[in-house]
Amino acid sequence: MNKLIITAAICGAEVTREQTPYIPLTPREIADEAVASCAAGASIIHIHVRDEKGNPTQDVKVFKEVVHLIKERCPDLVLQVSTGGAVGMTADERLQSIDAGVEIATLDSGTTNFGDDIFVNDLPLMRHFASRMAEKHIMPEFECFELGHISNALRVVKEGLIGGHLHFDFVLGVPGGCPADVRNLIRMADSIPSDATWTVSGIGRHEFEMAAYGIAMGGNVRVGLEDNIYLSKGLLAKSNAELVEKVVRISKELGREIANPGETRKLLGING
Ligand code: KMH
Ligand code: ZN
Repeated sequence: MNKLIITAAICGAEVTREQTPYIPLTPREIADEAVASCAAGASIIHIHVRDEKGNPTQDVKVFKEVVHLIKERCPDLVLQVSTGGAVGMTADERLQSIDAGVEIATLDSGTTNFGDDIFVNDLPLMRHFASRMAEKHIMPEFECFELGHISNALRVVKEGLIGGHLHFDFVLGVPGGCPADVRNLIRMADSIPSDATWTVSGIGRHEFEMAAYGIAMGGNVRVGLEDNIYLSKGLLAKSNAELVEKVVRISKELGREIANPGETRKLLGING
């Protein structure tokens, strides 16, 4: 099996200080967590940013500041910005992040229920995002919250709007989205082209169970406080690095080595 690519999703858009005191919010805190996650074994950082009140923002100035602070200390890390932002943001607002100077951006591949809300990603929005990423030579990571989202992603590719190596993230366990069940993961992994790569993000208490399946199946893994704030039942993770370290331990027990950023670029066909 290839080495394991670990993505750290540092803060997301939804988690609050009321839920966990350990969620990083300022650019400096987010960068510190990214650097520590890298030292723990993450080779990709999934970036969201917050404004001075701690609310989600897609302001490219804040993204650029975080990117700068990370690159200062970890120039090799693979950085990925979110174009999902937070539910309710406009498409233009969400797309600002692709100007932050990174190699990968998420391309959310279909509308989904998101708790009480609806996270809108219709095909016209996907086509627009794909074209803008292609113009800027940014690789998309197709975020699939449902099986049908894979079809949407492949449709945008077939339409010629974006090409190159295809990489998917199966986000399982969002309330209202596809449940985090290994049978769903197998079905999704079987539904992408054989030369594509995938990672799995298990949401909430499913994070490590899905990580273990992802490792065993030859996929890759995303963990982080965006997806889950607990290290184990009832025990808050004190940092993203703790979550990454746990995945590294599971992976090594299962005999799979961890990819460094250079190896990750090769596996994903990124030129750097
Ligand atoms: N915050 C979610 C509504 C992404 O980063 O592209 C969207 C999200 C997906 O987190
Ligand atoms: Zn995200």
